[in-house]
Amino acid sequence: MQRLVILKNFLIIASVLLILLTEIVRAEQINMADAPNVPARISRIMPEIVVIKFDAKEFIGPLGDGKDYKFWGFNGKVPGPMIRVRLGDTVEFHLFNDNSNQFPHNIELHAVNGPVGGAAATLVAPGEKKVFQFKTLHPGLYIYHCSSPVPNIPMHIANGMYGLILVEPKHGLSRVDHEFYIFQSEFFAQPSADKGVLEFSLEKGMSEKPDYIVFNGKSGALMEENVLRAKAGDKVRIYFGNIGPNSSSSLHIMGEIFDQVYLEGALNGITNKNVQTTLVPSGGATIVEFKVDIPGNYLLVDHSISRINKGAVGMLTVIGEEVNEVFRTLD
Ligand SMILES: [Cu+2]
Repeated sequence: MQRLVILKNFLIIASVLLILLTEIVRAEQINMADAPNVPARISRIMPEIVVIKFDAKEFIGPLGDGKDYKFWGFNGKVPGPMIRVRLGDTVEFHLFNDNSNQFPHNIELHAVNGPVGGAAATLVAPGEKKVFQFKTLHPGLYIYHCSSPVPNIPMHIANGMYGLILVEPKHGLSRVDHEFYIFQSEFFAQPSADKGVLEFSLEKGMSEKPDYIVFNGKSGALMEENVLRAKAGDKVRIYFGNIGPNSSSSLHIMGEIFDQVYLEGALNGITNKNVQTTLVPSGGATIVEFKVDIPGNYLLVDHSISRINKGAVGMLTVIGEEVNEVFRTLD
């Protein structure tokens, strides 16, 4: 009889441990996604510990005009993955600095309450790892970026070390048909010693004259085979970040009106309705929602419109039935 009780207790403890382990693994797997994808909405009602692992990586990749650039990024992507957690979650953040890198990196998350948003706690040399944890106290959409001082902060930001972290409110966000992650940034380019590969120009950065202003890390990231897609009648939500590093963005979709804008990315804050263009400061974010009514191609731009020629243009392609009452061409 006593053995049975011990066995029963053992099975209960083992089951609880298995559930906890599964929860931790699940949290690690579903809380990140690469642009333009967004991690799945959070349905759990209790806060938990979420483990996030980032790898700082210096790499070469396409930027625009058929040219490659010496990027620095998180997890080999520019922008880095979008992180999605819930208010009250404790984020255990692991930052690795890849062995092949030359420079120390760190991460400063605007969602953090604490010194420099975690930047000092995570400053890490190549081949090493730093871990810190923070509790999410404010719901909203926040920027994260590297702010390593070696050789200088602007270089780390301008080279691609940034992304978004969403802290969902207690009761989550409403269901929509599509969620997209879009990030605007500037690049200041000059030829490097490697033939045909561009690299950061501090001089251009200091004069705030970017050669490229792009969505999701390169010209054309949201064009041609990479356009965003929806059906007429769908409700779309865009999580939009702008790092600059210097300029603000005038986010606009040609032929759409935002039904709702969560001003400055604040959740449980102020929302505005029926908005044509919303201003997103450097180091800021916004969430916009809109229903697409009419099929067609919709250009997403920074309405400081010369920037289209520098790469700041994407497309949302909507398929479905025409609604003549709302829009039609007359001969
Ligand atoms: Cu860095």
